[in-house]
Amino acid sequence: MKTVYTCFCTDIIHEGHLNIINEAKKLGSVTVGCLSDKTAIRYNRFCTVSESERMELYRSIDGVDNVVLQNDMHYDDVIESLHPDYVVHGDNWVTGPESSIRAHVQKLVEAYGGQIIDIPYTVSEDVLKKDLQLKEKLSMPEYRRKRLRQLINLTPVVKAMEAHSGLTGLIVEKTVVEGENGKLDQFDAMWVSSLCDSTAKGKPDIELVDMTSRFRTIEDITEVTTKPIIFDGDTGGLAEHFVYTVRSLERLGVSAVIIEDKTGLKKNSLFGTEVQQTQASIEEFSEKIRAGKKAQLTDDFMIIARIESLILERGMEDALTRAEAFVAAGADGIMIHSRKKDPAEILEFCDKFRSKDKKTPIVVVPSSFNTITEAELSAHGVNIVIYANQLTRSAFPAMQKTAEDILKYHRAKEVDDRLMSIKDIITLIDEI
Ligand code: SPV
Ligand code: MG
Repeated sequence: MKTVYTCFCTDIIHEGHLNIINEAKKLGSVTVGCLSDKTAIRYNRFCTVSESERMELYRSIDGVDNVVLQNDMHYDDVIESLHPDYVVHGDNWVTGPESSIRAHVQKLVEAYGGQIIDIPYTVSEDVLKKDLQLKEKLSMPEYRRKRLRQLINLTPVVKAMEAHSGLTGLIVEKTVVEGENGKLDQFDAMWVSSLCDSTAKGKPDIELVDMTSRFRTIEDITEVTTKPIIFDGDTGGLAEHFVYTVRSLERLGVSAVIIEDKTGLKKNSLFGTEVQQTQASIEEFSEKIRAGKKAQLTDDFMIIARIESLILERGMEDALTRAEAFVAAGADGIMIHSRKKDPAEILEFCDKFRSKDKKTPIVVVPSSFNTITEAELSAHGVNIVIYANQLTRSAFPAMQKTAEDILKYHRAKEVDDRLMSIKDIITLIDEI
């Protein structure tokens, strides 16, 4: 009997999947691969039920003879062990980002005389509705909130990109690229930066934009995305106020707040010592962390302590002492910041911190030390890398240049070639 392989990456079975199984069983005995969590998150998918539950679900489908775990986006592991006569897939992988996977599988199966069978993708109301339900489920606070902790366990380094509006949220949500290895990649999370949120409102980054307005930004983002949110909580304000912020963020489905150990008028860290900034005492800041942890109602939410000792040139020892104290106070992670171009002091901190603490997640924001790669940071124990302001910094000069050129030429023709087409902008956002 011939053997047939198909891979599923879904929590819900709809008529499209059943159609694939029906077509597959006409060809031979059917093995379904369950794409592992680790692989699914790089593939623009995030499952809300466990691998074992998904495997159970696939096993229960009529016509499925065997279920295996697929760990490789490119199918190398399963093809090598199963050598199926046929690989069956919806024809949605013939074009678009998944076509590189199809091309790779084609090479693998051709090598031993196997064949790919593309099944016309089922487009029906039921399929569209189930796909939408799956997406909506991921956007719900209870799923979104816990996703950051899940990602820290699933991936060597969680990649977060700044978002300060529905539109930038959509860019972080939807941007998928094919890497050098032909594998797909995407951001894991969103950073709601105080700098970019304030800048978008034309305000300085001094905790002037109040929490109600910052929460409104979060809601604009959550309405159109599913990825987890790390919120820049600045100093966290008074401990008596911070406890309310924690509850509100949890309710909004935010996964983590990062608060920095500064007190008084906060200025952006990238000013360094050019402006007057006061670091909070270890006791005062630990008390704020303790108050926040006591107020939090879910196990999912994270309070991450950001240490400003290197920014304020207080030395490595001070940074490490603070890290240890803040973890003891209950911090779920440590963010260490630097405004040096050379990542040496960040790496020294990470190595020294990791020599004593193997577990507590480390977060870094490589805006100044931007030559270092995610993999290098991960090798030094970093868990979360935040690209804190690059979308804002790329949009502003482009908009400014367009405004200047229209003023200069007294018409818009000269700028048109570098703009998105009118058709693209009016169709960018889908209507329900
Ligand atoms: C932000 O993005 O607002 C930050 C990171 O706090 S930084 O601007 O580097 O201080
Ligand atoms: Mg900030």
